[in-house]
Amino acid sequence: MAMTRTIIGEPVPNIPWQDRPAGCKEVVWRHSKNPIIGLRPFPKAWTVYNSSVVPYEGGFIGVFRVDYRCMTPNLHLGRSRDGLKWQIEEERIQFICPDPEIAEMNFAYDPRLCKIEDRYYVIWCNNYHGPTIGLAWTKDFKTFHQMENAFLPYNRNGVLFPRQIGGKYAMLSRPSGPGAAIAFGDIFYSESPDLCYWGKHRVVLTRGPRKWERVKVGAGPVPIETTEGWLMFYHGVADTCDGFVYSFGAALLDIDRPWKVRYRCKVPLIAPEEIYETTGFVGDVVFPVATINDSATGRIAIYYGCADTVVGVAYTQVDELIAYIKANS
Ligand code: BMA
Repeated sequence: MAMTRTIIGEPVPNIPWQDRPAGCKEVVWRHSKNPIIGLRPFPKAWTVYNSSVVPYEGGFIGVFRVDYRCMTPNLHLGRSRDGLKWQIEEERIQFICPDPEIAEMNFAYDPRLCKIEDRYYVIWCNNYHGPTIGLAWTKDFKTFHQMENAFLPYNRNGVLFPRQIGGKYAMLSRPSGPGAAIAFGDIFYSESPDLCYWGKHRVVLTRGPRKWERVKVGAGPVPIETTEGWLMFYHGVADTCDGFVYSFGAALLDIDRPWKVRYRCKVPLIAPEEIYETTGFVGDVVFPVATINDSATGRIAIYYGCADTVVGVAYTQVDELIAYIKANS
């Protein structure tokens, strides 16, 4: 009997993986040796978190958010054989950019990596008179071509879809305001014929109504194409007497019109609980930014930033997760 595959994509036989621990009832469970990247992994780096990885040449490659001791965030390349032990380059990625006005980069953070056909796109929070969505492509992770910023400031959490939808490139983003502690944010969908001009903006997912996602929501990893729709992990933010708490949840979006939410899980999949999630530079933050997906087994490895300080990994199985989202929608 032919096996039904829920994830539409390539198999990744060497996906990082641990089975659900005995006795664990959660649909998403943490890697037992988290964090996989700890504090100060090399001298220039103070913290490494909110980073993205993809399978590449039989191993894995990633773009990492590296905050220096002066607290400036930059993007660095990293390589790994197993997706868990990472060698991060000491120098930041240099982008080739034809327009000096766009090229000036005095901070860059929360990168996403997305493969579309034969190009890998880096999408990050860039600075152009405030935070906006920076975009670049590479084919070989040696030369990076910076493109126009996708949107006006203020915007964060730009996430490309891994293929065109209705003949257009598609991106999620979260328009917001100035300052570090913005107290609003919803997820929007935009499309483009050429990755330069963006329009047809549609709202996807708005804040709340539950407390864990009442203040803002933002897209996380590149959405995963499945037979049940686009699987989107996202972060939700609660306000408490002691500041914001970042958890993460998941939703299923319509495959042809991804601004239509088919199911939205009421409960967060991971909320800050472990010491490396509750304590750090900014405590009580789990921030998902990338996944590796194995279509053959339905295994998903989720990479998430912990407390704005370190990188963690969590695991789930796509069919179990989709059943859970539907049951808790
Ligand atoms: C957001 C971004 C993220 C960060 C989070 C929690 O606004 O800056 O990079 O992880 O806040 O501090």
